[in-house]
Amino acid sequence: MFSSKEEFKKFFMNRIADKRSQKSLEMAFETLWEMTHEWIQENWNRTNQLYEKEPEKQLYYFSIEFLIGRVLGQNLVNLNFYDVVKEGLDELGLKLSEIEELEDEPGLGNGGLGRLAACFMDSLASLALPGHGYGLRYKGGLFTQHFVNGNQTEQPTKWIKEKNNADARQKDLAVEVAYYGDVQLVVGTAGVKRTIENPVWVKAVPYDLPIVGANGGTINTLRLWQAEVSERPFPSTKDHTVYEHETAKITDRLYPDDSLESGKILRLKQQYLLCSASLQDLLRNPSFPVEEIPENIAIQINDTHPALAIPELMRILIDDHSLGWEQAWDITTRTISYTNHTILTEAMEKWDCHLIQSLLPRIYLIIEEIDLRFKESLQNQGKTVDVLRKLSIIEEGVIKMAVLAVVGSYKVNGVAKLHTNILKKREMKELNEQFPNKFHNKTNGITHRRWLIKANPELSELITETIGARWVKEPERLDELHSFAQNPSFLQDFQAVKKLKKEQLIYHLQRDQNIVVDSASIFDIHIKRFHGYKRQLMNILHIQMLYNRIKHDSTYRPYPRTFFFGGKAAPTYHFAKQVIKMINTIASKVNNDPLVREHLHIVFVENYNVTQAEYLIPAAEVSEQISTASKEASGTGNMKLMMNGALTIGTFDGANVEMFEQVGEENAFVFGMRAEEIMQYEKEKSYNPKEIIEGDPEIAKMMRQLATGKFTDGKINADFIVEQLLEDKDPYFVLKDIHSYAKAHEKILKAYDNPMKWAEMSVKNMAASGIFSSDRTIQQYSDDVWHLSKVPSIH
Ligand code: Z15
Repeated sequence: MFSSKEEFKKFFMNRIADKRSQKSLEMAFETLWEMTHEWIQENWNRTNQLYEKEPEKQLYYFSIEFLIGRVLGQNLVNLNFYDVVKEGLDELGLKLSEIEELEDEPGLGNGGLGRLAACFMDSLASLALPGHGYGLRYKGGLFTQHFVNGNQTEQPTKWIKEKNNADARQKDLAVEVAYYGDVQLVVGTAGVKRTIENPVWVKAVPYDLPIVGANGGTINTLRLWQAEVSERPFPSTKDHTVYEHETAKITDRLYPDDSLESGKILRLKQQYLLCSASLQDLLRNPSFPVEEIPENIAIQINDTHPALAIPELMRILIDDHSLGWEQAWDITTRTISYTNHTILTEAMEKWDCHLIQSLLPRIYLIIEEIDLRFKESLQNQGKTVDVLRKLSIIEEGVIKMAVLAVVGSYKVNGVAKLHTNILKKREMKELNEQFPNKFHNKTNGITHRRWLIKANPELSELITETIGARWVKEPERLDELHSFAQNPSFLQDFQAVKKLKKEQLIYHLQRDQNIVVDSASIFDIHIKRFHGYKRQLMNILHIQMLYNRIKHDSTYRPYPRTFFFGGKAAPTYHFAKQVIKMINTIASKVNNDPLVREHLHIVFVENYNVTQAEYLIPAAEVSEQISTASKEASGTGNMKLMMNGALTIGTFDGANVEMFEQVGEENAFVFGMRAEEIMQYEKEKSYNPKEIIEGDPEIAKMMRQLATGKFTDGKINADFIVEQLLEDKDPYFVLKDIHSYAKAHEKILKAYDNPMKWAEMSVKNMAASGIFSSDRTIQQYSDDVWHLSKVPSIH
């Protein structure tokens, strides 16, 4: 290892000379990649040896998604090598940032849930806690998005290149997962046993990725399973060619929808592969008796996608280890805990009993038994029919995975205070009453190592110059910036960094999308998946409103703003795709109108992903967090933007509520109806958007412009607007909130008028953001749920 850039240069040059003499960027990438891997490997081995030598309780985070982003640069940052390597390469005439851009990010997730899992991995290792991930190694990550005539198109993305694999195949650790087959009772010496006869075996092969903690001390493991054809005997009644094809498909691609995939057999196969392979792996040669699993292993299930871990653990304990039901249930329900990420009913997973019964017959019997025993105990407690129905796992031929997950876990958490309260008081009221100590809150967080130190090194350096470096280890110390929030020279430095980050973003957009943006305009950024409740529609309708005002009121000449959009829609989510088309259409109208263009510019960044987020977030001045109150469980982009000094325009939803609480509402632009009001309207079904349209000439005009196609030159089919806002009665309260939203935007313009005041507010946001580091979140999970001890330091 080296400690100076001279040493690094020598190392690097030797390496690159070993390979071939030329120093192309690709070659530099490969060399750097190998070097980092060797440095990592050493500590990875040491960490693993420690885990073996002194077995402490280990956490396993089961997740169907890990949206980790590029790893090369981040690993260098966490190893504290980034600056040395960067300077060394500079002197060799190579740009580290250009080398980093050769890495394709593995898009193994859709959005918030998958990115949260990645932030948690980083925080676990950085806090030197023994926590690892189990997931799936999809050949194709999330699709690549392009716009054709303003419409989203989807191209398959393959992140796995045979060279430069980020992960290592562990073929000796493969396990076999059983699908289909018949459950048979076998009478043996130890009593009756159940086995699965003639299953279709699928081989699950693990690939390991190192998770490098801060300072490179602790290196944990993210283990991803790939499905492969098994060599075991194959049922004679089935076709082997079909089998090979079906097996390859299991980990072929990530499902591109956050919330609408239940019902698809392939998705169920994925979920079971993850649960069965991971549990078999954990219980392969345990250093402890199975009775002591809960003292040695904690399993966190990330939403209900891995909830089959509950019946699968039961199966292993009962069928493979011959435990009785009661004991197996006691062990299971002291090992597994569950995080809920949504209250949207359409996102609550339900599986058809028949589907599970045919694909996973033994698992089905176990779920049925869990349900039966639970119902029996409830009946003994004299519960009403209504409560019984709400608490049933199986109802009308479907399995409600959220109920299974709650019943089979020892702790259940929501992801922000408001969300947890809604879960406890409404969505899961009966379950909460049944298990009063199970429910708790763990407000989400983000890793400041990627979202501040890596994405915004210039701001990080300024912070360190100002308050010293202790915030890096203890991000809550960012609050020391409060004493500089009115210091003119610090504020000027902050402004200079923001300007630089805006210019860097402009450079990328120009290079990649040939878009020219004015760096003096306000950068207003709305980046997240496209979803009705996230209300990108409200943002674009507001822009239409501004357009009309500029056109028809010659005294209205607002300060220039660039509205950035970024995000993908699930390929089958037609409404979301129409909103994308609408934004692109209005963008070309606004951007090509000489008068309006002086004031408004719309930029839709293609293919929004982790890498793009790292460019966009540091450049943001305004952060759009405008979901319909009660719908966004937490949000995490909101925190990333806050940490980089953007001011939030947002509703009282998800973690926004806690952000406003931390920073003070005077340092944000809060608007719109509260969750209580929204839920009241929903209950009474008393909201009628028609009344709004009829009573409001400005909105009526906008609706007319859209419906007649006049505004969009017939380029969009406005039926969806009419359908959503009138026939479906505006389910996300866009028209109800839009004026309040517009007023908040006017306040933004007023505030921006005073640059020093604006900078002060930005700094106060950064200063108040430390609590949203995922280090805090992970420490709370560890204290309240997992009870982990720190890995002894190896330095
Ligand atoms: C997903 O990304 C989220 C919730 C879901 O139910 C699914 Cl299926 C995917 C998001 C929430 O929408 C977001 O509010 C939250 O911040 C994130 O999970 C992480 O908890």
